[in-house]
Amino acid sequence: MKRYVWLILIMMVITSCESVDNHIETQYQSTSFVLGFSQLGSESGWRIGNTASIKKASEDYGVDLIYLNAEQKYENQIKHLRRFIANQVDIIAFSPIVSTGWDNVLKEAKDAGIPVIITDRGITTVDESLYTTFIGSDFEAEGRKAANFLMDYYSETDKEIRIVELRGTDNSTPALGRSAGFRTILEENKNMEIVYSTDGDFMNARGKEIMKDILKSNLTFDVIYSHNDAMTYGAIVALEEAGLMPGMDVVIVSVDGEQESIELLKQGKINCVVECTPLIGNKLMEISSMILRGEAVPKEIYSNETVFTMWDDLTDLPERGY
Ligand code: GZL
Repeated sequence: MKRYVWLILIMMVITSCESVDNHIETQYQSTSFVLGFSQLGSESGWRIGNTASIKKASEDYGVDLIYLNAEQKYENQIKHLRRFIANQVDIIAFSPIVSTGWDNVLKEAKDAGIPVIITDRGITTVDESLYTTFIGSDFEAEGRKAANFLMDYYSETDKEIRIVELRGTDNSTPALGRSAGFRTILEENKNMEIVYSTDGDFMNARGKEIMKDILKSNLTFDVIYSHNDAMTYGAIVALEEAGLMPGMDVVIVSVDGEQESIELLKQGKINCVVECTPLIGNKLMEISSMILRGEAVPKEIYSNETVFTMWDDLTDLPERGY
C-alpha cells in the first residue's frame, strides 16, 4: 500500500513541476517580441561582429528577430523599414548607412505606432520624435582621441606633421564625427596639417587602392589617420608592397579595435587603435524590452570606449570578440 502512496506523491510533484515550468515558459514567452532589424551591409570585421552580437543577443533574450542585410544600399534599407511596417513588427531597429533621408519612412513607422531604435550610426532629422533612442558610439570623441594620440606622439618636436586621412562613408555619422573631432584637436597644433583626405567607404580594398595611388604620387606624408581598421589593413598592404614599414616609416592611427588591429598594434605596424565597439546586441534587446513595456529610456545611449596605444602593455588584453 505504502508504495502506491509514494507513487501518487511522486506523480503529484512531477505534474506540479511541469505546471511551474510551463508557467515560467509561458511567462517568459510573453516577454518575447518581434524586432525588425535592418543591417547596412557586411563591409568590415566590425560590421560582421555587430551583426553577430545582435543575432546572439536575440537568441539569448528570446526575441523573434527579423534580420535583413541592405548590402551597402540606402534604398534597400528604406525597403526593409517599409517591410517591417507592413509586417507590423513590434519594434524596428536599424543602422543607417548615411545620416540623411529617413524622415518619410520614419514618419510611416510612427503613424503605424511602431517604435524605432537607431543603432550604431546616427541620423540627421528635424523631428527627433521620429525615433525613440540612439544606441552607439560618440564618433567625435573617437576623432579627438585619435588626434590626442598624435599630439602626445609628436609632443617633443615642432616639425611639420603631414597627415593623410582615409575617411569612412561620406555623410555617415562615424565619418562626419571622426573627421570633426580630429580637426577640433588639430586646431590646437599648427604643426599638424591634413594634406590629403578622401572617402574610402570603410572598405579594405579602397584603403589599399587609395594608398597605392598616393604612393605613386609625389605627396609626402608622415601619418595615416584611418576611420576604420578595414581601410587600415588595406593601406598597410600597400605600404609594405612599396617597401615601407607601417608604424615606423609612417605613423598609423586606426579606429574600431578589431582583434586583427590589436595584433598589428602589438607587432608595431599600427601605433594607436581607438576603440569603437560593435557589441551592442544585449543593450539593444534590453532597451527594446523597456520601450515595449512603456518604460522611459534615454534619447542617446553611448558605449564606454577606450584607446589602445603603442605604449600600452597589451599582454593580458582579453579577446576582442570581433
Ligand atoms: C561605426 C561603424 C563603422 C565602423 C566601420 O559605428 O558604423 O562602420 O567604424 C564600419 O568598421 O564599417
